[in-house]
Amino acid sequence: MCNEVLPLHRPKAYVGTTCPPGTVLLHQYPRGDWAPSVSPFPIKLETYLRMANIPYKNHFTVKASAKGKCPWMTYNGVDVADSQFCIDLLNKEFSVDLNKHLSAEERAVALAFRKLIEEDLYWCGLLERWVYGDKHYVAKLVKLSYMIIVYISYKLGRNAWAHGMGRHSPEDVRSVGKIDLLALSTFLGNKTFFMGDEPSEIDCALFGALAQVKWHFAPNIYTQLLKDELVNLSDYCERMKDRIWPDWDDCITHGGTRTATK
Ligand SMILES: N[C@@H](CCC(=O)N[C@@H](CS)C(=O)NCC(=O)O)C(=O)O
Repeated sequence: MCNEVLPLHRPKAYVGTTCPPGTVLLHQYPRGDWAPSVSPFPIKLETYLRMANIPYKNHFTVKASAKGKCPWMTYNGVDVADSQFCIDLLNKEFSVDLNKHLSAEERAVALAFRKLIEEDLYWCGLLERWVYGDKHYVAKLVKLSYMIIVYISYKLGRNAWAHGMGRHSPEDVRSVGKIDLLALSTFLGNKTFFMGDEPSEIDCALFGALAQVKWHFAPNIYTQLLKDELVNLSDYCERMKDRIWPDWDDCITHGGTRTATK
């Protein structure tokens, strides 16, 4: 259900954060060092809000939604969890269709690629960052203590196991992730955006995922691929950044050296 109404969930930090009717209150983790979020889904949702020209206000918090995930939003007093459910609801509310220039077949292809990004590649990235990777690097990135990172790593490793990806060897997971990135790079080809000359909804999810690889991952097989072989994916990130995030520099902390002002 895309218009699911959750029991009102008011984390402490939320109290006092006001938002006029018709404006989205976007709850997401604090700004990242080199990209606006350390997570793919908040970048996806905020990119969508920008592309769709929907008024929004950020509320930076580590509190998760009632479903235990980030991001989530409050819209006209109703809390909505899950980036895609937020998008589907806002598409209806604001009569937005970022895919209006796509054929039915292209929409189907975009949906399939989004599932590849969010339901497959996401888990490869999660395992690389949180389970196989250097936990000191992650602690610095997300500004949490090493001991908390060890705990989160354990928890996310269990989630990956439940999903199934976490049951494979690191080599097999990396092979799956590489195949996913290769497919994304092949389909993007020389196009400006994923589905053509103009951005569409899939670009929100793709940019959110690739932004982590390009700007936030410790050097690993995926960062190497973007740098050396799948350069079109890296160039694509620059195009999305320039087009949708002209205020990028205000939305990042420059390695923790400044406070993001937006
Ligand atoms: N389907 C969700 C996925 C959100 C998601 O997985 N968020 C991650 C951060 S990128 C999270 O909250 N993880 C915490 C956890 O799994 O405990 C969406 O689209 O919003």
